[in-house]
Amino acid sequence: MIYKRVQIVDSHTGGEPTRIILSGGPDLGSGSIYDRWKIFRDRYDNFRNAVVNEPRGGDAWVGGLLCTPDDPDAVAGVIFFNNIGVLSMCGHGTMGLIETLRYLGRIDSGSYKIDTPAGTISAGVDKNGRCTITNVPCFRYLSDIRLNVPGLGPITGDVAWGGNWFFLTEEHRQEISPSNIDVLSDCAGAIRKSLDKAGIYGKDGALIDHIELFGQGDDGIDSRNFVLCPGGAYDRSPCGTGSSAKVACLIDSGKLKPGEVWRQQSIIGSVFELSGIWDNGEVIVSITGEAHVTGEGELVFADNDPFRSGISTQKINLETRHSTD
Ligand code: PYC
Repeated sequence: MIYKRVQIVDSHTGGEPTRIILSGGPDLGSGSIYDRWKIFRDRYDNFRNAVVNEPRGGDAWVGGLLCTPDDPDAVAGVIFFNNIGVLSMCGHGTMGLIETLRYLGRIDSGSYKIDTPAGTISAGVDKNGRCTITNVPCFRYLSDIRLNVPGLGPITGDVAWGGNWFFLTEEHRQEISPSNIDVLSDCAGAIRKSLDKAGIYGKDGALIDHIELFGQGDDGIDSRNFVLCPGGAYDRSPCGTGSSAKVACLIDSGKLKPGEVWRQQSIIGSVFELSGIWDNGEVIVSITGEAHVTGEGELVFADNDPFRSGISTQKINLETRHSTD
């Protein structure tokens, strides 16, 4: 029997899991992080599926492949992926990564550069797992988009970039509470389909693959959200890129002053604190949240395991070209 092994550290950020691949992943060559991201996306889908989906993970998991950075001053490069494909950036995942590096003794307190396919960000963590990241530049792309959503009726929302593309709306007439997650998932899924049908995209025709619904937060909190991720799972955290997109919209509409703190709560109650400042027509957003390591070890892939490349309940991938072997 041949066993392939992949070294990992698992964490969660505000309840949302991240699995960092330390070693044992595919060789993506020596191109830029963006080029390596494309190679990973196009040739190593089975590896992605095997690492984050069942039987080793599940729909909510985000993986992060630790890579050599482009920038020699950066502490790491990272390629994020989820249950159905690759992500440009991931806020909760970056917090998981920086806490993982601290846990492994590879960094101390302070601020570090990290290369992602969406751009270079900075991140730091204290000894209690409290992480602050400064995201890629964010912006509101379209405002007050009116959509007619089957089963929901007319809704209005914005399209914004926070490292991923989001449609953001407060006008959904649904209760944002954990007991309503199934209904919220259906509503957000219907909104995503309606955007596609109406031909509404992000910049350069990008697919708007994350949907963010807002409601009232607990006392002292500005808002609670529900974020539907591209593979149908909901974000347990307030979503770093989604909350950044929200702050960009708030600042652009004058509802939040530059530098003012916005407390964004997730559907399960975890909180990120954010603030943004203008820079060249875009908004630079800082996000603070808490990440904790939950596991460390090796994933094992036996060559006689019929499910060694994982089970995807969202996308049945019959392609055998890119195996994990
Ligand atoms: O925190 O940016 C985020 C994120 C994206 C998808 C899941 N979490």
